[in-house]
Amino acid sequence: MAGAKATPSSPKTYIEMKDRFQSEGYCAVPNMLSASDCQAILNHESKPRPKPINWMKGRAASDPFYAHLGSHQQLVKPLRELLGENVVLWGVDILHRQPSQVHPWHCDIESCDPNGGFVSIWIGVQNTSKESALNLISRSHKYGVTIQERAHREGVKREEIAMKHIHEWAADFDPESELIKPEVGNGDALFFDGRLWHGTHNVRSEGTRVAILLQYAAADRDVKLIDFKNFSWPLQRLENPRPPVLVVSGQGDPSHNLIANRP
Ligand SMILES: O=C(O)CCC(=O)C(=O)O
Repeated sequence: MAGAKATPSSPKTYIEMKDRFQSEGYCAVPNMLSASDCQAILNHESKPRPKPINWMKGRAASDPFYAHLGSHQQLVKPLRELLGENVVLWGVDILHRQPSQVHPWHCDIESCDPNGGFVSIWIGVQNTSKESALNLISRSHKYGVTIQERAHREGVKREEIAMKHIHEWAADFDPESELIKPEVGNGDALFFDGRLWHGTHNVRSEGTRVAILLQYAAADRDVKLIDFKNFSWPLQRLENPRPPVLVVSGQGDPSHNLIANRP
């Protein structure tokens, strides 16, 4: 891609992708962004940007750069296969993880509704490798229990969740579940179900890893903010303010969400 906008490239077969996504809870799509797309994101982040609306992930409602990237048909076409015709983008985040930094195992509170209807796309942007990528538990979207709930039942705090817990708890729910440490690089994408158990530990010796997280839902799901004072069980979602959602396919539903104007 040339110029300032980032333009995702196409996954190979949507049918294959959908089957894998539904059974495993995630799907990797290599080369979703080119090297120049990744650079365009880094350049954009290095300049003053419009303030996100209502919360830190409200960038698609305020920033044309992210509205354009998150609405790109190469992302939206597979999302339509996974979520149906009407799709909204409710969250955009840029994630920096320094060497040794841990993002504890969790389910995303906004999107872990047991009924599903949420897909997140994580794309490595800088210093992405197996050592710094998002880690996932395959099939955990079907457990019907968030990792926060399981940890609470076991008396384990969020920061104390260790690999031994993950292996033990996942095996209880589904012996076919596996810890996935994806072999991904810059520009590669991971589509994952909003209920999936995931976490990150950047074990690279050097290089802050940067990734972009684009979070979508079927337009008839209520998207609510998390209570930033409480990440543990029981999970809390706020009635107000509502996160702005950008319609990227079909129609939004104002009875469910605050529909944003395209910036
Ligand atoms: O930075 C990462 O790779 C993990 C991000 C994540 O899990 C999240 O934002 O929910």
